[in-house]
Amino acid sequence: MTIIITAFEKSPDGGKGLARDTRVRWALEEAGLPYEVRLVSFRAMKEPAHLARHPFGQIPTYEEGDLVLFETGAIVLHIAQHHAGLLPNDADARARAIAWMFAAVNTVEPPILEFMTARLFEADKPWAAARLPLVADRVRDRLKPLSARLGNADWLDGAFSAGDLMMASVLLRLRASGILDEFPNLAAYVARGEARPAYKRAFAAQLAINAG
Ligand code: GTB
Repeated sequence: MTIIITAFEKSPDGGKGLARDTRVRWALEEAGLPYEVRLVSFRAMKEPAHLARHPFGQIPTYEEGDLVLFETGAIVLHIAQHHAGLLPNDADARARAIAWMFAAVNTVEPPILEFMTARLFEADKPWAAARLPLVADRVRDRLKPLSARLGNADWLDGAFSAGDLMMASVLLRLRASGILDEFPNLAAYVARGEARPAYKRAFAAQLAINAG
């Protein structure tokens, strides 16, 4: 059955892999699944056809026959549960990998989003200079224990899993700020993720759309 995802017709990052379709593409590439992409403009994202796929009018979405999904965590989990390569077979290890997926989107990503918003969209506000260090410290409050848990390991819990895919995808958005480099083992962890052939294919595919 053909898998169709949606992505920005023109991503504001120009194809640096920061938009969230990259993590879905990465999961599909890890699972060896071919997919098609429906590109949507910012206007089309808020129109009924896309709102039927995504109640909040966002990208990415995932279609497979009659199944239509939104939310990258749910999409990557769906892919991981139905195809080999992204979740361990052992039931406990599988549950722990899923916990790391939730940790990525529920615990680590929110302060990173706050930080990106403060840095990119609120920089002209009179209170920006006072707020930014507070928000940056909230990111560090999450990275410190994550860095301690990862230690010298390659991945968060044994072999690479969908938990690592989600966590690395969340963390890589911090690189331009310099905060990621304050935690060398996390910077190396993200680099390990980006070095995976599946990530490289996903990155190249989203870049090809935005390079034109
Ligand atoms: N929780 C949802 C998920 O994980 O799927 C969040 C989805 C989401 O925020 N999608 C964004 C979107 O559609 C695109 S990724 N935004 C449009 C809107 O809400 O109207 C966020 C994003 C956008 C742009 C860049 N960039 O260019 O740097 C990076 C990330």
